[in-house]
Amino acid sequence: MSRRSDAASKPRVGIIMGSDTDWPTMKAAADVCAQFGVAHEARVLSAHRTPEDAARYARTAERRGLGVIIAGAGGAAHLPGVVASLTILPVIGVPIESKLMGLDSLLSIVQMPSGIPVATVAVGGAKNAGILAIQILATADSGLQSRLRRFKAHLARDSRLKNKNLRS
Ligand code: RP5
Repeated sequence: MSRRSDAASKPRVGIIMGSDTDWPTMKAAADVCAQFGVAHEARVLSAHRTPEDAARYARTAERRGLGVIIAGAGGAAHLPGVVASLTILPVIGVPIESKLMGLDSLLSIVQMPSGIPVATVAVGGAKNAGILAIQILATADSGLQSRLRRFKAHLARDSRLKNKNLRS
């Protein structure tokens, strides 16, 4: 399934990351948004190098029309948690693979204090982060619900084909 992302329309998904070195991983989330025709934006914002910019982004995200934020970070991966502390929008954290295979990133993102959740996907799991963002938006968007149903039907068809090929 391929859909044109309307770059002119207001972004509904914010994809942020601690460094441009995270982009090769985070691009998968942008690709999912484009596939579902959901306008998105991508920014480098660091919880440590540009904390004020990251805070401003989080504080203004809701009023700018974003519905979900996907935040990727590696190592001492504080960006998703800091952003989640400053907005009521759902935040999905993507642990970036690092010197410790991403385990440091994963634990930094997933171990949030009670009251400030970050929905954390697997190390490098930007594709699933994108799909989850679409599912969140789909709760109030029947067009996206239909596209998600078609997407899941495709997955099932592919899986049944794998089963058939293995058995033959
Ligand atoms: C984190 O530090 C970034 O999210 C990135 O994964 C990691 C390394 O950043 P660079 O030194 O490559 O800019 O903040």
